[in-house]
Amino acid sequence: MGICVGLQALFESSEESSTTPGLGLIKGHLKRFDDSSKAVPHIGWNSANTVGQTSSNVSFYCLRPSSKYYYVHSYAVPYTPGELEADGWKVATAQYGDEEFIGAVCRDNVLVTQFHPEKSGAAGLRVLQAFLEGNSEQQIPDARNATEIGQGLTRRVIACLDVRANDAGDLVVTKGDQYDVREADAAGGAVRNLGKPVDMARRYYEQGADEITFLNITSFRNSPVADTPMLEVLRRTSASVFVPLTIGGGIRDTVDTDGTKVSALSIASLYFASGADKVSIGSDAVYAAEEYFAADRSLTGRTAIETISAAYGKQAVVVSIDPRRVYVASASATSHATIETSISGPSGERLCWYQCTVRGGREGRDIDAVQLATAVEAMGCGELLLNCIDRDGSNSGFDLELVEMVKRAVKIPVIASSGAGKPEHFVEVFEKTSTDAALGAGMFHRGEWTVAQVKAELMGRGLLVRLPEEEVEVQVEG
Ligand code: 1PR
Repeated sequence: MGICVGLQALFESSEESSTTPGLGLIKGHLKRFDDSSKAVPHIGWNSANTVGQTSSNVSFYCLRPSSKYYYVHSYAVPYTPGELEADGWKVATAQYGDEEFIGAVCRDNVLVTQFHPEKSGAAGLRVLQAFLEGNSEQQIPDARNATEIGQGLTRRVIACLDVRANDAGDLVVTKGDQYDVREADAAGGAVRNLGKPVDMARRYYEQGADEITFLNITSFRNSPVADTPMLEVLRRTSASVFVPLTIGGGIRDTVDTDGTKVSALSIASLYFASGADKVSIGSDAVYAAEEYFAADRSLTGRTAIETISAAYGKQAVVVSIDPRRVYVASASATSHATIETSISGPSGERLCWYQCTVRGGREGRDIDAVQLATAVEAMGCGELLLNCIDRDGSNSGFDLELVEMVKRAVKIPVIASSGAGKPEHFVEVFEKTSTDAALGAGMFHRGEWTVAQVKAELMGRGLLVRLPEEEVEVQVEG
């Protein structure tokens, strides 16, 4: 069985590396997705549809046409009807934009999937179980006409957990208002404690969250790198949460408590080995982008983004942008790109730009969100987590103007974040912008809404979502 690049290696060649041949067990060539009208990498939940490819109502390794599976890749094998089938392969496909590509292929005891079954919730675990049991062919229980089933990429809903130690030293999920996580109360402003990270991640997984993001907002500066409490959080979460996990906070070259230098790549490697699928870089990306522009847009190959992306692929590198609105009276008052905004400033200003910040929003820098987005895309970042300090914790909805401005500037996927207060806000950001995913925090943590309610609202508005499926019993050993 091969997964993702494990599928790709069995084909003859790939545009990704034209001088290195594939193993050639399966006939076909990988092409990069066309990014002229859609984000690349292709990240998210898509189909692996056997209906139409195999004889009617028969599937392989428990793939279901109505299920969704987690994909993350830039290269794919375009599907040509009948070609692989002529060699005895059974094929499942997915649709991204107007491109139909291979999602899974099997023959005899070989099964390869472009998607990640280990990150595809119960639907993916069922595939792994079927492979281990040699259960290669079955009737599809819910075979319907493929055209009746929502094919293609779903709208991704992400739950985000800001994690830090509270004043008693316990690891807690917290949540700020405009990044201030302390209670405004007479008790002296304790760090808000909304629950335990592993338990909350599991709860959101059960509710149908498509991904979980942990932001380690204080980076545990006094803890040796190898003992960072977030490693244990990831190990425990990944044993029972089978969707992609992102970890952010403190991903940068650093000096350990014993004086040893530790590279950002080594820190990322520790996180990946503990169960993370992506790392998210905040402050360090801002400094790297400043250097990139100062050096006339030249790349050094040494930044955290470049080194991690080169080692693990760009889909493993997220950049978290923490911008704040700066209102100006006229466009000539700043060198940064401004937008005309429908939400005017304190003195009635109609123009604003988005200033990037570092150190958890505490320090503004002379670089705007579009500059940062384009710089980190050039460095090999695969996805943007686009926060907005003005909206954070406000429950007033996403900053649609910011999301659309950044979306227009880049080809990589964008996750809209900050401001979600009710399910309708998710509908709004998906309908009014071209965002690829949307993230919520406080509304879930405070128990006001569940991820399932958000998805029900999206579905009611005709937007495609993934719904969680019945649990599969798993035993994690070791
Ligand atoms: O700079 O690489 O060490 O990364 C630090 C990371 O921690 C960054 O991703 C930064 O966004 C995050 N961070 C730092 N301080 C805070 C804070 O709140 N004091 N949290 C913080 C940022 C923002 C969102 C939040 C959304 C949605 N949290 O992720 O979850 O705004 O909230 P809402 O739905 O409740 O409105 P580095």
